[in-house]
Amino acid sequence: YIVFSDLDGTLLDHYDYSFSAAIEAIRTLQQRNIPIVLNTSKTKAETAVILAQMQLDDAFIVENGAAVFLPKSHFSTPPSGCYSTGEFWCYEFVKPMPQWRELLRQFALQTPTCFSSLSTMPLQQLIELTSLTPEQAEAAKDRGYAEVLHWTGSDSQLSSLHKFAEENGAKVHIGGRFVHFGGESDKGRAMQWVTARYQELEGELLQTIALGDGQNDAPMLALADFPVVIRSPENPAPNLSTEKSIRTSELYGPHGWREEIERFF
Ligand code: 2M8
Ligand code: MG
Ligand code: MG
Repeated sequence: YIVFSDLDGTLLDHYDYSFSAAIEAIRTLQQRNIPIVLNTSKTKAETAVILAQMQLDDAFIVENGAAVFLPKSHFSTPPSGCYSTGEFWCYEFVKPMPQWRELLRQFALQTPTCFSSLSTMPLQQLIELTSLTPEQAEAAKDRGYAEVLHWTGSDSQLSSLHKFAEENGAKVHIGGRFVHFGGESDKGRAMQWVTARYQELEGELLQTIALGDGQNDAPMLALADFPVVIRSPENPAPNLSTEKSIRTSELYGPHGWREEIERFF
């Protein structure tokens, strides 16, 4: 097996970002040598800190499938298409941020103001919107691949953004609190790429277990062998266009994560 997990609202509590309810389940997987690949909207800077806190050393996927980081400690040679950055190999699925920021500027020119961008918003405002600590908020502003928007416009303006993205080779992802605008990445494609790398490494086929709570998790859940929806206290369950039978946790966030992992192992 290989486990792919969303963070916010899934392995981290929606409100206080704590993973303490799931720590024993994390350790159970580690004892069984099952990789836990974080697959999140968060930035590399944010995810690296959380990984260290969880004492995980597996690959991770950032910014809605935009890029993958493979630890050199596990992967001694770089898979094709990767570049070296510090202790990781990085594989990118999309172009970096400046391109998407420029495209967004063009959208903003033709539409009345309907968002503010997280990367330029005052730190204090971001802290108020998210309850992140100042250090976490700084790391969240440090985006590599997509702009994150605090949406203040209407639903029809949001539909226009979706349409604009589609026409311009970009993509909109809906997170728990924000709207993400970047390249055409998704968590599912990145999950498949990482699974292939682990299969090469371990020389065997791996079954994928994926856990997520939001609409941006739908592509990952749809492609997983064992998809698990983690119940959210705030948002509706992701809409999946698949016939597959899908489990939904009883409990919210990391409590639901533990509940579902314990069902498997
Ligand atoms: C944003 O991500 C979440 C994911 O569901 C959202 O869209 O609500 C990102 O800015 C992420 O980097 C940040 O940590 C998070 C904080 O709530 O919000
Ligand atoms: Mg989430
Ligand atoms: Mg390990």
